[in-house]
Amino acid sequence: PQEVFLKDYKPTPYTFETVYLNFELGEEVTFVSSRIRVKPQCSGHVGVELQGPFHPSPLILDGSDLKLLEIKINGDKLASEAYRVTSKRLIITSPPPGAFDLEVRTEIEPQNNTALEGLYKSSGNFCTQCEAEGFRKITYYLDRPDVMAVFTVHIVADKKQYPVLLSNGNLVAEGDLEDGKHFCTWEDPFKKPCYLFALVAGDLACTEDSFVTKSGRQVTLRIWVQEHNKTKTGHAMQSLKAAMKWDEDVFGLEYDLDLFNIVAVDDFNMGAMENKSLNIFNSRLILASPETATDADYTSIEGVVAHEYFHNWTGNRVTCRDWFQLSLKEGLTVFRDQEFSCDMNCRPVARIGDVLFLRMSQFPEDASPMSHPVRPASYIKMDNFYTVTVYEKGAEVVRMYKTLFGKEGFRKGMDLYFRRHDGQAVTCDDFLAAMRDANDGNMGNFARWYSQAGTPELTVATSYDEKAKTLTLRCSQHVPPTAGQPLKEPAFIPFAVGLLGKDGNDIPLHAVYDGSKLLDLGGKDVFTAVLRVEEKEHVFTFTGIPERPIPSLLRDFSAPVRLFHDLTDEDLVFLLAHDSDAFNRWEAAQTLAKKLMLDLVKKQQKGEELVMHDGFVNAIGSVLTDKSLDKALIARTVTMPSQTELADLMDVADPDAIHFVQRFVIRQLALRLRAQLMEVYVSNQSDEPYVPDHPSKARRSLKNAALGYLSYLNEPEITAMAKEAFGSAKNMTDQFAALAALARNPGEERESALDSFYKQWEKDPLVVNKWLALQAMSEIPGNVAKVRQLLVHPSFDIKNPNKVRSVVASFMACPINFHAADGSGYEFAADMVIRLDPINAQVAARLAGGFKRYRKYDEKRQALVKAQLERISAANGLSENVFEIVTKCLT
Ligand code: DPP
Ligand code: ZN
Repeated sequence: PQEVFLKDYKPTPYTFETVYLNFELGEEVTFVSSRIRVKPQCSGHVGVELQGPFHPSPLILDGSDLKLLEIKINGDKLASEAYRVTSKRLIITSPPPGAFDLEVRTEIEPQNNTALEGLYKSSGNFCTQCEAEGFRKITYYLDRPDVMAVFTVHIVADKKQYPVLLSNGNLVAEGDLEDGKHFCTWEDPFKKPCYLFALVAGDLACTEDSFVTKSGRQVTLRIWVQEHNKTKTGHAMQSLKAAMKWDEDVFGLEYDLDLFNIVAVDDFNMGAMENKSLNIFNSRLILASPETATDADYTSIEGVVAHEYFHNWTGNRVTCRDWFQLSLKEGLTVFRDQEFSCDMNCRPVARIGDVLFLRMSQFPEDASPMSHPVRPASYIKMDNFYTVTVYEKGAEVVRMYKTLFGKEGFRKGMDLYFRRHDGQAVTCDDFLAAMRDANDGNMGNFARWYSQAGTPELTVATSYDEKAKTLTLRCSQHVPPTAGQPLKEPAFIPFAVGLLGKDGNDIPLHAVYDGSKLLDLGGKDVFTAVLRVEEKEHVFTFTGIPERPIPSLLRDFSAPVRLFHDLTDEDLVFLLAHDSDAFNRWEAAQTLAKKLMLDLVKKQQKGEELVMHDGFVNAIGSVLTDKSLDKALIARTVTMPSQTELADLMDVADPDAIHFVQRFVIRQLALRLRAQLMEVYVSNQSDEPYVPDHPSKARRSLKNAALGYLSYLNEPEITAMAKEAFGSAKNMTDQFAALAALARNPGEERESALDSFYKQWEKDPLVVNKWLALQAMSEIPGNVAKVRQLLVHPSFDIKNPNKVRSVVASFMACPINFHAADGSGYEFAADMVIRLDPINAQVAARLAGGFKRYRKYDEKRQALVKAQLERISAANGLSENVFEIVTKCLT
């Protein structure tokens, strides 16, 4: 396999101006004919001098799994000695000088495409997925994002079987043909890279709605699904309209065509895809009804529908120069969808969810052999770099511009970015430059966030000078070495700080000395200062602080760093009760819980008796019953840190001790707060019809968090309560929470609840996925045997990525069973990687990525994982995707 490097980037010697594609869709074989207007590019004329002025560069097209039928240049068939075909390329050795028309006819078999990239079939319908490099499986092309062309697409198919034929842009012609066939012609006026091409052909039904943009454009909105799912598109449609409105209000960005289509398919490698005006979605991110989708599903649908829509500007109108710049569009678009979700729901609760996800997935990735910068420097398979680092850390990087420049400054930067780059394929540096120039900003070493991997560690020592009335923060930072980057430079950390007085109120911030100058902070209404920590050691002194304050550090998680500080437990309890920054109230509780649990883990490892901390129980108890707090915030605050996060904080992770301690703490809280939990559970019941708005979701989340706690007690009274909830639930949120409570403890109740749930929902694949996932991630010891049985359950299908994720990825997300000391979890995961790889290498590589943190564990476990990685690596015909992951993990 060949590694591609950012430093080797060169523009292509040719550009494509217009592309005409003709698809003849068939059951045995599909014909694809292309006619491309090719133009030489001056800047890229590499080799011209060497070969003489009349010998332009060869035209090297990407293509794989294609059967080449014919090539023509300017209408003439190309002789076989004028080109070469390899397994990955078509090389036209000496194209004519100047512009020319290239015609290529190929044959493909979408019905046999289990990799689900390129053109493939799902539930009998044709669909495409081209990002990152799937278009080369459709036809020979310059398959890279900096080649942008105007596309016309002509589709011919059997009319009865495929009544709906869709592609990007506007429908310009349609009609019937002989033999029961029909055609549609689509034209997309915007030039685009081929990764944004899409085609759908099938028997689909649509719901239609419309949106009028702020300048009066009437846009038709259609969501296409299988007929029986038509009733489940309402929430996605509402989310789309809300997203369109929000992007106009917040960024002034309007939709630019008269039609916007979304298609939902069951077999999809990712969540969704932003193809120009024809988004294709994994059906789990479109279909929802109160009975079949949970609150969490409703929230993700809202976020992802918005995400893909937002790509129309951040990704499509302005795209990436090369795939190393992926975060240019993904980090920015994730940031945009996060902000949208904050505005649609409850900001601190949404922010907490995003930070938790970052810490549970990206921090571990950053500390693993798979660590890479937000802008990676090399890859073998680009598909492996659709990572939490590129997406979620990338979004944090974008958020830091906003933290530094404020809301207006950020908007100015965005405006300039679009003014400069609309219609172009650009880089992360271009984005930084736009933000900097629009704000006359000094970006210091901010660009390092793009090139340097690893999570910076920020340590803060606080001291108050009674006489001088100053509060000093001594910040020191360390960026740990990561794979291929042994030496690091200091990061530029926007560090948001507030100071609380004894009364719990914020102290006004007048000025701070940053080591070289005194900065005016503004005074009486300023309660949060954003310090620029740019040096390895950086000292800040706030002046005019009348009393010893309690510092509220890294407010709203202003930078993606690990924070260490010297605040006492009393300080944290105080912050939990008073901080005006809601995020930091939650964070105070988390910090306390982590401290307490990691102490208990040490005791457990030494075989000492575990004793629960009274003060902590009381603090959690008072949050639980605090009527002034948002209910979702309460639910978040009383939820203990995950085993994954605790493992990440240990030098050598001990999954058994962590699991034991987490259970102990949750059970202790449940025992001692039993009455309060019961009261919360009962008082948050409601007979109102299901509404997915924030207050209702918040209420359900608190009620179900209480039920979750109580289920750890495994008492008949609680089981009866859960059973009653399960039987009477009117929506999936409540039904599934009750099922999870019943399934917590082994026994008859668990089995009968699981059975009846399956019987009720066996015809609904998305609900069955939940049922599979719940069983696969069970913490019941020895669950691997049960999970192996799920593989032969009639509902399982290894060709469907959602099913694979439900069973295998969910299993791997349960530390106690995945890391079982006998290696049975590792063996199962490796078996699945090997089985899946020849079917769907992209998804197999994702699963293999689940091993990446193995060096965190003890030597015995490391050896067990290594043996499995070596077994995978020795498998016949290993894909480049899995090869890349396994090789990185082993070195
Ligand atoms: N479809 C993926 C996303 O939207 C890749 N672009 O993030
Ligand atoms: Zn995206």
